[in-house]
Amino acid sequence: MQERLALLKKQVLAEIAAAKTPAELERLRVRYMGRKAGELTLVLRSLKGLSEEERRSVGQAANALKDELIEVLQKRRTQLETGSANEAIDLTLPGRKRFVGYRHPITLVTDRIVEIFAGMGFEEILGPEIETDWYNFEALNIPKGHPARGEMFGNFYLPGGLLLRSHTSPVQIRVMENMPPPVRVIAPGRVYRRDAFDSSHSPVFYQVEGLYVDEGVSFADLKGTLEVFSQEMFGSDIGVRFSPSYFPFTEPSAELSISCVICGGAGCKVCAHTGWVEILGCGMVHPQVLRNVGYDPDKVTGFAFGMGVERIAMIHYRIDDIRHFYSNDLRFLRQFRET
Ligand code: 2NL
Repeated sequence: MQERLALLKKQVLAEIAAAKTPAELERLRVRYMGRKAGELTLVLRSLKGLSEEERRSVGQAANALKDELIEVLQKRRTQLETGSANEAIDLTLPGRKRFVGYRHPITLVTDRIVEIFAGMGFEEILGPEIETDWYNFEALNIPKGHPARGEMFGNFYLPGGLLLRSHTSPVQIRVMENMPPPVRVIAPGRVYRRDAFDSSHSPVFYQVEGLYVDEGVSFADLKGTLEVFSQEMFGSDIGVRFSPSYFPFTEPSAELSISCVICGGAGCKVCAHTGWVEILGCGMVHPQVLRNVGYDPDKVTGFAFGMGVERIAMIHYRIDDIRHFYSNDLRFLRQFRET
């Protein structure tokens, strides 16, 4: 009887090891340990005809074998189910290639702009996207009722008089409120305006603003700084042109154009046959803005500027529609791989 058990054990263990699916295992369990006709069950049932002594020793051995087999079955089942069985792994199978992401063109251009100004001593600063009336408008010399507030249309207002910032100037206002001059900062970030989503507008876009306030800062400093930026960004052969403009927070105000990177100034569709493309707005910080942050406009002066990152990126990469940046089309995005 003991020999029969030993033989049975060898056979069942081999069959369990060879089983390839949980269903096969279940068939083995029924065949050997099934309650009605399992072979091991039959052995246990046949004990009745044996002597008391034999019955005890064979019974113990058969029960121990049954426990052991159930445990082995269970282990093999988990192995098969989790795929950790050795034969489930094909070591010759080639590995799956990982998808490696890369930076968005807007991020690339934002970082480049910040890097150029960092090289001229500007420090990068960040701030909240939800702002108060004071930081987004009042401190910037944009009084209540001014059209730039866009109370009817133009800005995204939130309950409680808060709004999504329409420029990153609030970040610079905070810096000036919190520290004495000199300040020389560059503020990149996402801004919001209720614009149509067309080839040149987006209700969400990115901006970089810069500010330099100290004793004796002049319009010549503004011109020199922005000329260096333009040539670092678009090439040393580029020409720059300043023309008069208007912003409530600067006086005087100007806009900076560069000679058209497409036609080199000869005239084309991108520059509307003028030979020039506008890239940013700038000016000398309005004395009222300096007073609003507690600075004395008789002691310090400053210049400031702001540019739309999408616009800079469109000129730099020759992209004709701002919506490409927000389509998440991998065929577009893959063109900006860095490696
Ligand atoms: C544009 C023009 C500009 C500024 C932004 C500024 C900030 C402070 C004080 C004064 Cl804290 N000015 N920023 C000045 C002139 C122009 O942006 O076209 N942006 C897209």
